[in-house]
Amino acid sequence: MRYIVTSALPYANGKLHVGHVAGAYLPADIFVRYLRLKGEDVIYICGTDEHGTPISISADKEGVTPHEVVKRYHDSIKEAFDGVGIEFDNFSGTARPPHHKLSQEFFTQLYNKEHIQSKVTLQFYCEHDKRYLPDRYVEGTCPKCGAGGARGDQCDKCGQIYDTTTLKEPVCKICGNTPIIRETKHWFLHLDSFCDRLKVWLSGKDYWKENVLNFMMGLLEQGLIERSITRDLSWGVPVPLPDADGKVLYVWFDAPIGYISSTVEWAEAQGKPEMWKDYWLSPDTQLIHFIGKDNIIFHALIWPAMLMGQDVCYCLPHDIPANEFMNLEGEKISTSKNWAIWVDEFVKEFDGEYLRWYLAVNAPEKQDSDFSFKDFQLKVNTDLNNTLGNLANRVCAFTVKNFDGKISPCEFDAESQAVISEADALLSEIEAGYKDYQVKKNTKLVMDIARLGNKYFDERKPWSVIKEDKAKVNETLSVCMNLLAKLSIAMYPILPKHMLRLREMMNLSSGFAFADAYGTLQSEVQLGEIRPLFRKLEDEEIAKQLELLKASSKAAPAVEYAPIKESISYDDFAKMDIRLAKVLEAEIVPKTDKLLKLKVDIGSEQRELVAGIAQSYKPEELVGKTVTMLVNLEPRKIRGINSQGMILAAHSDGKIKAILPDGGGSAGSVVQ
Ligand code: B3M
Ligand code: ZN
Repeated sequence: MRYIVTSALPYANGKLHVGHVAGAYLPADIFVRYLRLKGEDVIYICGTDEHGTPISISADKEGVTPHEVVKRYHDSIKEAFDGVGIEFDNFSGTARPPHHKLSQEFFTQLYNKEHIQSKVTLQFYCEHDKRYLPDRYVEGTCPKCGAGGARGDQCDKCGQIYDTTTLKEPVCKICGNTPIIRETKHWFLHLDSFCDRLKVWLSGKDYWKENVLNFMMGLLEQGLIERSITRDLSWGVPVPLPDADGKVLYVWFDAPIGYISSTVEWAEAQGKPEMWKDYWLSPDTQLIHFIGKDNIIFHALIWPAMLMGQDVCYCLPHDIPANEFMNLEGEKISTSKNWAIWVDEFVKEFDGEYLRWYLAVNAPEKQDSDFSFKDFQLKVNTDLNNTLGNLANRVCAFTVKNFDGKISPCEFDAESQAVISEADALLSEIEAGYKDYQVKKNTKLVMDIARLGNKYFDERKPWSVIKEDKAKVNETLSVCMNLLAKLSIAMYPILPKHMLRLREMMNLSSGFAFADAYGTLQSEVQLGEIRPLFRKLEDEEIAKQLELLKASSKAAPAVEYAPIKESISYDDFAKMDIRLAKVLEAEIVPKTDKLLKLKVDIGSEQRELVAGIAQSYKPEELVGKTVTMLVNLEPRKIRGINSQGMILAAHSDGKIKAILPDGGGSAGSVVQ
């Protein structure tokens, strides 16, 4: 049996945040480390997803090439993975030429079998920029839920997909103009022709996670249709057909092929360029894709169909563990609002493995979970420090003090044996958990072993028994050493660095298998230099992080409404003479940036006045507009100008906007 384990290829268009790690990377890394401890033949494959419109939009905005954007984020993402100990066998990128070539081959083989066919479709086209506007190049109002900021064919808010031409109020993202709709030819993957094969394949997947299986069943029941797999763009894999100038493959068509091209790259780096076939073309391979829930349809439906349509027999996904999302302090993580914890920054403050622990304890396996700094502190302090760290420290310190750091193997009494058996039973459960991607459950089970050790140590009272029976204390410490040795293996997939350090402290070998965790140590333990495994997180440092997060976030602050003023009589109100006024002239008051000098017509006369609305309107914009004006406010001198009245305005979204009556109205009309 061989394993190919993959994690979703992160877009090379932004940094890595904790939500990414929790969803698709840490669970995969833990699984791979477990398989290696079982002696399995496994490769862990990833790379950056380097195509798609967000990347070319970023490049356009920055005035650099997409290659530059991709390189920057590829390196930053790789570094962030290193910081949390996510260790791939290969980390490639989809803009590399061998990936382009393989993607084109995938297309061609599907095309030759007529699984791909062309069709003329309607697309947004910007006459100003002289180009089509695929995906994120156009934004508008969702025709399904009415949310703003919806993309050409999908709304981020409600997740629904719709026909491009139904998007309301479309705007070109490049120039802001309204695009027109034009015909253009595109190529479609006919999923309907894979429907039966997909059903058969899926029917054997009863072991899949419920969220993935239910989703797929629902889709298959609805029936499959064709999906467009090309775009009018210059950034991407060119469509390998003579009549496809200016068209590239849709990013989701080429991205999963990256799993294979990255494996090919890996094989080449091993000096065995054909070795990738041992994995991808073998019926004995288990291909396992770790992803976030938003990627299910691509991995469980479109990608298997693409594989089925190839000339060679690629292995199909064996399992697709898809995780839910992680929120942050009760809010959805948002990169655009900077409401996120960036991994590269986080690991400068805290050990990367503290993050691994917290994300494992809090894994969004069955439902969305929440990252909270307070909870992060609590879990690191209680689990790692007070439970595991405490066991290691007290046992090692006692051994150094009373036994020169040396504990010999010995006979175990019934109580000691019971503790070892209980720990071994927990180890079996932990193994089942790793096999089943149940990282969260395993964080509890390993702590159960540590708690067992602390309880046993307390009950055996070595500090008092040492006075009369040193051999008994050797036994107590030996049992505890055994528990620590078991933990160093059981927890290795989650906290590899710290568990190696623990083994080093105990002079245990750094080459070990999961099987070594069962039973008891046969040789003596001679402790090396001992030092605390973990450090406690202080209130101040956590409070500081929370503040930094809030300060750097562009998330809209909670709206605060001014309290409603004291009530006034109708007579008070009636004293105000408010009329419609037409702006005749407008200019900025010299040496100010907020004030406009206006000349207005209030029907009966013309007036001059100063209004603080220059940040919302250019002078020329206001000329000809009808505004509302308090005309009987006593005149005031503002910047040397005799201001005769006040334009009514509202503070809204940080700006001051004049109240413009809908449809104008004739100057001088009284507002009541
Ligand atoms: N880059 C989407 C994502 O990060 C995408 C995954 C590709 S996996 C082949 O959500
Ligand atoms: Zn445009």
